[in-house]
Order: sequence, then C-alpha cells, then structure tokens
Amino acid sequence: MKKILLFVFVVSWLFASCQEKEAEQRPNILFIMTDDHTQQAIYAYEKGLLDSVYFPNMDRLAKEGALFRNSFVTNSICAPSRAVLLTGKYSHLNGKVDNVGPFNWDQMIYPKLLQEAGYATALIGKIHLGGKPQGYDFSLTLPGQGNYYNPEFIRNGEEEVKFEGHCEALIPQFVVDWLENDWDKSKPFAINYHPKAPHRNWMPEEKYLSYLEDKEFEFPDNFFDDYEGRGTAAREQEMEIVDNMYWGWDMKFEENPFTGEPSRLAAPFGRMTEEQMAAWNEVYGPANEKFIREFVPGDQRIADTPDRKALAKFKFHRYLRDYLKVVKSVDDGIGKVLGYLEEKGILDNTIVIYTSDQGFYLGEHGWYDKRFMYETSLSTPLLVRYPKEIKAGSVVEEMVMNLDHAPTILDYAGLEKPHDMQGESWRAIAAGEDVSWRDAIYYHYYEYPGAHSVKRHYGARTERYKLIHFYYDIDEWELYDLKTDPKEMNNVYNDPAYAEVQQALHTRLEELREQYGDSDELNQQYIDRSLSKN
Ligand SMILES: [Ca+2]
Repeated sequence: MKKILLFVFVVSWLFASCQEKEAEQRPNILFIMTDDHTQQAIYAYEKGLLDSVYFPNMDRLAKEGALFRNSFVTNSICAPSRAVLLTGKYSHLNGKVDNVGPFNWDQMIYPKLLQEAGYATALIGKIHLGGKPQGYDFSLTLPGQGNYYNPEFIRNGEEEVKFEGHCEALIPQFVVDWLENDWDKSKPFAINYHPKAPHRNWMPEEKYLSYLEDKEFEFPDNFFDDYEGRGTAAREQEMEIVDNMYWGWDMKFEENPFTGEPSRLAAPFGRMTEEQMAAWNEVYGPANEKFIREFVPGDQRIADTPDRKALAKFKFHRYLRDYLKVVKSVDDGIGKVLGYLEEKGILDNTIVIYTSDQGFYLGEHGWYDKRFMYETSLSTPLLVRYPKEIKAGSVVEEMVMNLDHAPTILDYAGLEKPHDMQGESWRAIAAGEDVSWRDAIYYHYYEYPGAHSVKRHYGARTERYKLIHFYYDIDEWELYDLKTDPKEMNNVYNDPAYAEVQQALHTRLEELREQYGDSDELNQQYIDRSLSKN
C-alpha cells in the first residue's frame, strides 16, 4: 500500500511539475496596435516616401522578426477594425460595421479566452469601442478618440482619471507600470498596448515639435491625381489634403488664415499648460506667420490662384511632418516597453506584434484618411518578433488579415479557436513553414453617408487582381491589375482583355461572400440601421 501511495505521489508530482513547466513556457503576448499608422511610414517597408526617416524600434522589430508584406484589414476604419481584432469575425457578424453603432462586449472575444486559460490580461490606450471592456484584468483606456495633451483615461471602464503629459509618453509608461506593479507574475501576460497616434489631428509631443521641420519630402507621384480612369467613388470622396483638411484642426492655425474664422484648436489648446503652450508657439508661431506673409495677400484666396501647387506643398509638409512627429513618439514608447522586457530577461519569451488598425494615405491620390479598398488603406503594417519561432529578417508574402490575429494569438497561447472565429492563425507562416494558405481576401466598408464621403463597397483581392463593387447610391464595379497598375490608376472593368479574369473574380467574390456569411440582405439591414439613426 505504501508503495502504491508513493507511486501515486510521484506521478502526481511529476504531472504537476510538467503543468507548471508548461505554464512557465507559455509565451507572453505584447500586442501593439497604433491608430492610422501606415506601411509607407515604416522604413523597413521600403515604400520610398520616407527617404531617410527611420524609426529605430519599429525597424528593430522588422530586423529581428518578420515583416508581413501583404497584411490587410477587412474594413478600413478605426472602431470596426478593433472589433474585428477582438472577435476574429467580419464586421457584418460582430455587428460593429462603422464608427457610429455600438459594440457588443458580451460576445466572444479572444482576451476572455486568454483570461479563462490563466493569462493576466490588460488593455492600455485607445480602444474606441465604448462600453465597459470585458476580458481584461485591468484596463486604462482613452474615452473615444482621447486627447494628445493632458488626457483623461478611464480605469477599468468606470473611473475617469486625468493625467498631465502627452498621451504617447503616458501610454507606454502605463504599460511598464502595470508590468512592474500589477502583473501577477505566476501567469503569462497578454497586453493590448494601443497608442492613440498617429490619428488625426497629430499634435506632437513637446520634444518633437521641431522634429523634421527642415526636412523636405517629395510628393507621391500621383498626388495631383485627377481620378480619370476611376469611378464616381474616387472622384466624390472628401479626403483631399488640399481641399478637405481643416486650417485649424489639421493645419494648426488658430484661425482660418483666409477667412479669420476661429478653429477647433481652441479645445486642445485649452487643455495645455502654459509651458506646453509656450513650447508649441515657439515652433508653430513663426511658421504660421511665414505662411500668412507668403500666402495671404490681403483677402485673396490662394485656392483660386495659380499658386495652388505651392499651397499643396505647404499643406502636404505640415501634414506629413506632424504625422511623423507623433509616430516618433510612438516609436520611443515601443522602445521603452521593449527595453523594460529586455532588462527583465523576458523579451524573448514574449511575442511582440506590431500593427495598426488600417493603412493611411500620406498624399497618394492627393489623399489623407483611409476607408477605400485601394492598396494604401487596405494594407496595414504587421511586424512580429518571437525569436523562438521566427527567424530574424523574415519577409512573409502570404495575404493575412486583421481577422487572423485573434486565432493566431490563441494558437500561440496553446488554445483552440472557437469554431465561429473566421480568421486563420498565421503562426506557421510567420515561422517560415510551407503551409497551404488562402488565395484571396474579402473586404467590406460601410460608413456612408458619413465622414469623408467614401461610398459603401465590398470586394475581393487576389495576389494579382482586385474587384470592387461600390453600391447604395451607385452601382459601379472596378477591377485593377496590381501587377501592371500597382497604384490603381486604371480601372480595367469591362476591358475585353480582362474578360476572363473579370468572370473568375466575380465567381471568387461570390464564393468569399458565402464563405464568410455576407449577403445583399445584410447590406440592406446595415443600410436600414444607419438610416434609422439619422
Ligand atoms: Ca484608425
């Protein structure tokens, strides 16, 4: 009997210690998602726009891990993208199709599964989904869009707390504070670390107010796009840098230099301390005065004069510099958190995923903003560092989507994805394994009528082609050959040379809509829902 007891004891001890070891080995997950950061603003993507602007910590992730060249979103807009991330489901199934409607936190989201499986979970930064976050042991989130200067945060979905400082310095500090003080070290951690930047209106941190002020950038070669060769949607959008950016909010003028109307900057300026305001005025004051001296002769409106190109140059530079200034702060924050993990000796047991909620135009087609299924906004950065599985300097060509992140994170955590999650784990392809993978992705954008007037559309993209259907108040199809026309300047729909391709893409698109459970009936439901709110 004694022998049997001893045997049982030894076996249970072995079993328990194996379990402990397994728990020890489960990787930590640091998921970093910025807002509106775009591939062409990361040097490692080699898109040419940045010339010599280099963000060392983001580029470090690419150098020491994998860069996904074909990383896409399913609906290129902020809050819906976050809902796709959490649920692993398309907008038409998770219900968050646009920035306007509510998000249902009661549904299955991956942090709940991690939490149940013994992960310590935290959400820090921007989530933009309203309601009380679920699935997190700790959350400290910006209300809505949040503020760059001296922002309020909501602790655990309830208590509002105001902090002094710049949002992009505070958020990484909160991440480090949580790791240092609140993380239950008996568990692996899973953090959603979500900067606000580089979302509009790009208000730089004090130390970067002058950063890049003297740097000249080349216009993207299709900046002065006349939208010939595309359809109504491209012509009628309201996201042009020259015509649709606000003098105050975006261009940082306290009043419209041509009309004298006061700008919306009064609100963010009202939040700043005297020191912050003085530092700001030292840089923007003289630059704005110079603009007025050069561009506002009396009450003449420059937009109607032949100097439109000079005006475009000013706006493009103010925009691009401010955008990159706030990215610089994000990069510092990433460096801070990576440095902390490194110092504690846990960086290599942490899967670091860097991505954004969609891509963004930095002057391509003359635009800012996102929304379209065209390449720049359909794409988003994806860099992953996990030296245990991913070779340094890997480049992944397979087409992945933000739909895939939830299943991937569960996979890394050793968990099965729920049967109704629609994405696929990209863990094996990140590790360079030769696995069969999808040949097409499906996309659907909804927020119309709405900000920036980008019409509702859905479509399919294969490795080489893209088919888009714009619907609701128009019924137009566009087809692009990404090999011969990577900047999507020429719609070849109904071009006889592409007749077979067109037919095959229509078939593939219908298959995808069926596979993912989307339909014309759902389109109508979401139109009705949106109209009923107006
Ligand atoms: Ca966004």
